[in-house]
Amino acid sequence: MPNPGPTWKRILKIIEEERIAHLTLIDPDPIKQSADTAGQIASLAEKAGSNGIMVGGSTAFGIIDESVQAIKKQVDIPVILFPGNVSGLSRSADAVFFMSLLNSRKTYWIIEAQTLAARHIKSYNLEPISMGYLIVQPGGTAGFIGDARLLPRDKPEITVGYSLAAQYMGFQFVYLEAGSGAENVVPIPMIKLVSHTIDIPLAVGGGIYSPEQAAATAAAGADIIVQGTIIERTIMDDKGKQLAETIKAMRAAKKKG
Ligand code: 1GP
Repeated sequence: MPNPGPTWKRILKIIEEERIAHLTLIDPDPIKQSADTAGQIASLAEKAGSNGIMVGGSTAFGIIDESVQAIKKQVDIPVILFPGNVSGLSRSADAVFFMSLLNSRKTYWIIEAQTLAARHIKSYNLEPISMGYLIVQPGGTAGFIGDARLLPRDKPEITVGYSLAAQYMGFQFVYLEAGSGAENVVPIPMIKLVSHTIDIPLAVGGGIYSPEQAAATAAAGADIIVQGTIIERTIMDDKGKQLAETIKAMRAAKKKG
């Protein structure tokens, strides 16, 4: 197994030292914001204490490269692609989450998109960070586009099985996703059971808006918390105040646990 690259090492170090990392997801969609605004959001997120910027989305197209370049100009934290498809790559990023949607019905989202992307990733010299991607009910756009057999919220043992399989297959981490803007976050008992079972880092995202939700997710065992929607909605107005509070709450919950 190859050693982790510099970006993943940096994230692992944060998890080791601070017990949890925070990633900010920016959707490089021109309907939502320009590349320049993406850069400003990233800069405010870094100042609020976020540890990395993820760039991508299920339906993103068009201004990915411009957004990554604008973000790179503004921040020192790593910029990691979160591609919704092969078209979600940019040679300007530091790394790419090389994700396999393990609970998809379609082999395209499990291995074929990855096969088409792999040689681009190598030629762009992007650091691949392999992710076992698992979509939990309600699943949102990612669940719909990825044709996921959504993991049932009240059957955490199924998600535990998938997560452990991801570890045994050699993925560097597992990401439990409820879907961007989800009304229901990943259930706490599910996070607890998965985090107690697997030895690789566990990321959780989708619908985490309040500091209380972030704290509960952290206390349940998440090693990485991903937030997108709430940051895009609030950060330009409050200059990162709510995000800083959320990150503080998330870290405090870990220290208590
Ligand atoms: C990305 O689902 C997360 O995978 C982000 O979710 O936009 O709801 O924070 P939010």
